[in-house]
Amino acid sequence: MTDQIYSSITGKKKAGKKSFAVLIDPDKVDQREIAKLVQLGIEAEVDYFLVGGSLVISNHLDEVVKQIKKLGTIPVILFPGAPSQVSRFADALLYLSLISGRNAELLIGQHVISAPLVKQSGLEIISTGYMVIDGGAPTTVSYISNASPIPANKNEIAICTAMAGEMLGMKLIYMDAGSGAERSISESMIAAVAGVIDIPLVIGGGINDPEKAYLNCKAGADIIVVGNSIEKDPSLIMEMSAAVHSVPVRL
Ligand code: 1GP
Repeated sequence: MTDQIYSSITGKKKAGKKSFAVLIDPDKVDQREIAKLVQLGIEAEVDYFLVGGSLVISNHLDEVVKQIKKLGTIPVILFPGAPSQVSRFADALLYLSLISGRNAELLIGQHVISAPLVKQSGLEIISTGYMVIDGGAPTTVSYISNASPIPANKNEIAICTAMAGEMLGMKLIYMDAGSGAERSISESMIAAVAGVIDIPLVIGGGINDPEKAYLNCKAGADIIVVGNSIEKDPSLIMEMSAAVHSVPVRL
């Protein structure tokens, strides 16, 4: 197994550079929309495409991944909502354990079931501590996961959860307010968590304007993920990516 993608993520973090990732939900795009997103992504110098969703109903994941790969060189990282969402055509897979919840299935159960399939895929596997933070309204992820999110104002729970994830050997922490969250994660929580871990911190959920993306990076996010607001207005890719990449390098 290579570690090309993870090396690129940690390399950017070491260099003090922030990354911008666009989340593509295979259920919500057709070929024409993918082509447009990839084109905009190339122009905006997007760092990664994340592909996945809490519910992937369609069965064209392979086709979506292949099309993105064919049209450009931006790496594709799978962000699976279920064990079935594995495509060997991607560059890497976030191997998510829902460490903010207490649902054993999503902590380890589904991993056990899908382990042989995931291993056979030959994908680069990035062990990720996935933390769902209350975003103000139930989102698909909070319903599907059947697990309570961390309350938005409980920074100390987020801190301890992220620290535990890092000490368990996870390579990334992904804090997510859920797709289309009413409230994105507070800068104070991002800063608190970034202050106690050395592994890269991914932030997503409800980020709908470039300023928010910028401020989240300033607070300590290493990678910003945006899905919903770009689905609604793809031209936001430009401003969002520029905002993330304009954060001054701090080593
Ligand atoms: C959801 O973090 C991602 O899992 C992105 O959220 O769709 O709200 O941008 P949005």
